[in-house]
Amino acid sequence: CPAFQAPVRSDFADDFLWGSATSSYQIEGATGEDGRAESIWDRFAATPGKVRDGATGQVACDHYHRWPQDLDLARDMGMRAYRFSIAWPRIFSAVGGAPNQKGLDFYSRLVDGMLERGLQPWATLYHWDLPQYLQDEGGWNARATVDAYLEFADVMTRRLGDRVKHWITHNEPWCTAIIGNYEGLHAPGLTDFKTALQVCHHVLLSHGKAVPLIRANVPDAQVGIALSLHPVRAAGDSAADQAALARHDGLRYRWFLDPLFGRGYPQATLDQVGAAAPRVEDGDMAAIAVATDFLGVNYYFPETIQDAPGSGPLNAVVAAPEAGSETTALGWPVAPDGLPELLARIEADYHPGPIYITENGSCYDDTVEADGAVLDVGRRDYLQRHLAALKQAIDGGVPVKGYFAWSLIDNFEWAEGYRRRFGLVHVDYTTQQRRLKASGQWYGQFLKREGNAKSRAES
Ligand code: GBH
Repeated sequence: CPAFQAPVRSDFADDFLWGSATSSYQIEGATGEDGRAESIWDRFAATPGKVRDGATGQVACDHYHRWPQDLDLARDMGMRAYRFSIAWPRIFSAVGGAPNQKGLDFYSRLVDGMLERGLQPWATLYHWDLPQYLQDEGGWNARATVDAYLEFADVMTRRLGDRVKHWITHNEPWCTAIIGNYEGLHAPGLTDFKTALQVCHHVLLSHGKAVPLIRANVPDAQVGIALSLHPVRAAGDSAADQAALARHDGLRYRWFLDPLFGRGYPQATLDQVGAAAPRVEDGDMAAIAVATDFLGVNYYFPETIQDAPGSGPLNAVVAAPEAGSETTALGWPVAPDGLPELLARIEADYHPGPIYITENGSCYDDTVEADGAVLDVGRRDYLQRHLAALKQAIDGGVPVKGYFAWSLIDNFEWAEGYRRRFGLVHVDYTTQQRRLKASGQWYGQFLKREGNAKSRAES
């Protein structure tokens, strides 16, 4: 087969949107400043044994103070968009309380900073940092949290809607619900399946109810949700593995996309979860099925599913990658082909309209050379191959309109702490120095049609 040729900017439409993504708790730090309240991640990270090395988001990348430099980096790479999230506890700190002016002002300045640099702001309302006072009242398991979220969404869209036209209601409801409330590996660290499914329902409901509210406040808004999705395959040919695959997929994929696209929760999965099924009120499913303007897809890797009796409510587990197969530093498979496979499936199953890749990226153990260079060839290669795969998907007819690399800068990788790096830009957590990595350099050259990109584009 011919040697791999890195993609060039002109492989994609001129109006294709290029950017990168971050999230508030992962980068901001300044957790005690300007009236910010405690979030469930502050509480979780302060609980011994929950986060590797006892890391917390207290300082993180100090983005709260260093954001102009971070936005400069995005601009200098030639990006046209920046996906960030809003820390709800910076805005509200008590039930029935008034919004915190200083928190609102921070995001207002941040958005102005993006616009000054030619970066289209894409705001995510919820990327996992629920105010702790709401968790104390039951968190997303409580239906009242939906109303609290709507108030938060209302306040944010009123304040920023004159400048922010792209809104993502939720980042990865599966992670919020299942990792946080069933696996217990993320905040709030619960391990109850029924709670997790109720959380999931309330998160989806809050999405459905927020969409018309955002549109009312921002008439020209584009609103969507970002799901973390994996193409899936069975570990083996056995009927047991095939059945396990169907069960896993029912909860991991269809449980989200079916209701969002008007089909309700999949009946087979409802049957499997039995008494753990969520309480659903009249009108909920219609609310969740609200039409959106785009679907956000976060893609990292394919999952291989194995029958595993007794392993949990679905008796199915994600198998470890085969020995010798290509993986990143987190042990996640590297499989660019999974991206067009996943996108083709979503398109065939749901015809969701415009799709944006709202996250895609890889974790490698970067080292800083004596001259300050960070030669993250693994990440650069991952990026190039996934962009080439994305082009294939688009050529195959999937209407993908933009791509956000995860992540602009190294950051707090949740339960993995700071050891695991995903950035196009290296962060030295002692000095807070930023260094453009080889991956970021390549992305910048690609976006600016320089170097290889230029010579291929001209030929
Ligand atoms: C994204 O989630 C998040 O949105 C982002 O905040 C995060 O920094 C980024 O990914 C990188 O992790 O380790 O085998 O048990 C991606 C969804 C959910 C995919 C957890 C991997 C764990 C697989 N991820 N899942 S494993």
